[in-house]
Amino acid sequence: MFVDRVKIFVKGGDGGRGCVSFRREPYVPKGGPDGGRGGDGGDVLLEAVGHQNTLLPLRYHTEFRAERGEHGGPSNRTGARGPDLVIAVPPGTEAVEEATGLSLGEVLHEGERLRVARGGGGGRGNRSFLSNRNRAPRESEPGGTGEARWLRLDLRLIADVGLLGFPNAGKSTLLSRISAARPKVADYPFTTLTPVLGVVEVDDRTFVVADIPGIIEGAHEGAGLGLQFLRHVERTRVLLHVVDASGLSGRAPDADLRAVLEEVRQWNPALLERPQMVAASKRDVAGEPDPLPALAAAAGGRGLAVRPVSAVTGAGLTELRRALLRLVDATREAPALEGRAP
Ligand SMILES: Nc1nc2c(ncn2[C@@H]2O[C@H](COP(=O)(O)OP(=O)(O)OP(=O)(O)O)[C@@H](O)[C@H]2O)c(=O)[nH]1
Ligand SMILES: [Mg+2]
Repeated sequence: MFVDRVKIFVKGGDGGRGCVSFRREPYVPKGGPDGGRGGDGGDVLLEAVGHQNTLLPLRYHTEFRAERGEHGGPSNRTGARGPDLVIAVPPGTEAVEEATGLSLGEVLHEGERLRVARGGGGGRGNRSFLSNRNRAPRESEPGGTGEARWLRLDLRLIADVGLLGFPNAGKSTLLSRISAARPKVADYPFTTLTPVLGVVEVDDRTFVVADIPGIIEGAHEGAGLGLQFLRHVERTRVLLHVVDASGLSGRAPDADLRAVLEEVRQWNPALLERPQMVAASKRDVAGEPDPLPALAAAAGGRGLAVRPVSAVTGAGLTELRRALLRLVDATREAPALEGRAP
């Protein structure tokens, strides 16, 4: 199951207590105070891991408490620091503090870490309270309390190319032909219910494509599966419109393209400023009259290139991959893309 929003509780470990102790050795009368400092509590961290693309595990495991620091000891021994607690999340996860709605940051690349709760500091031992006025202090500090908060984790997948189109347009079939991903394919609308990522290889290069559920007219008002999945193309650099150009869908492909563009515009007009192109799908079964010229005209009017393809025969797929790679490359140097606030 795909889960892109969860609430969890995190707490940093408390600091260890400072120690009260006096040096006691033969031949050293009145040994001074030697109580050491407590160790700091562990932090709670998020870490992006590549093999995961859902927050599902965090739906069942919602509480994360890092360990406390060890107490200080005699002979000025500092307590050991509490180990950090690391929570594995998919790349593209943002942490938002529930109470304030403020973002603590996000982890975008594999291995990237974000501290979401700081451990408490270790308390000072009595050795630290030694002064000219007090040669035998009996004071020490307790450790600090670790930071505690409720967080909302928000996942927006990271892909280079996002697929957009009506249900049944052939998006998943296309992804399964140009990558190793095996999304579910079937001849009914809304086969794809959750986003799927696939890695596409071309000319010894790779890029990542995200397949999302189909969009229909009125989606921005909640029709169909709504636009909830569009947030997963907000971080993609390039949009690929997949339009059924067989002429057998009972709809006009140019109208389909216009409808999807309009839904996207209603959701977030900034998305339409991204480089985009059109894959005219199912060309192996193109009927008469051929709807391709009308689609090409509608796309051309918006400056979008059209590639006719067939996922069945494989026609046009290599050219499509190369064209997508060129668009992705053209944007790779660009600064990170801004999503819209959730
Ligand atoms: N003849 C032909 N059929 C295709 C082609 N691509 C997809 N199809 C068929 O079209 C139907 C829908 O394909 P999907 O890939 O599931 O479409 P989708 O856009 O992912 O649909 P949703 O997930 O419901 O939005 C399936 O029956 C596919 O076999 C193609 O190139 N040629
Ligand atoms: Mg699909």
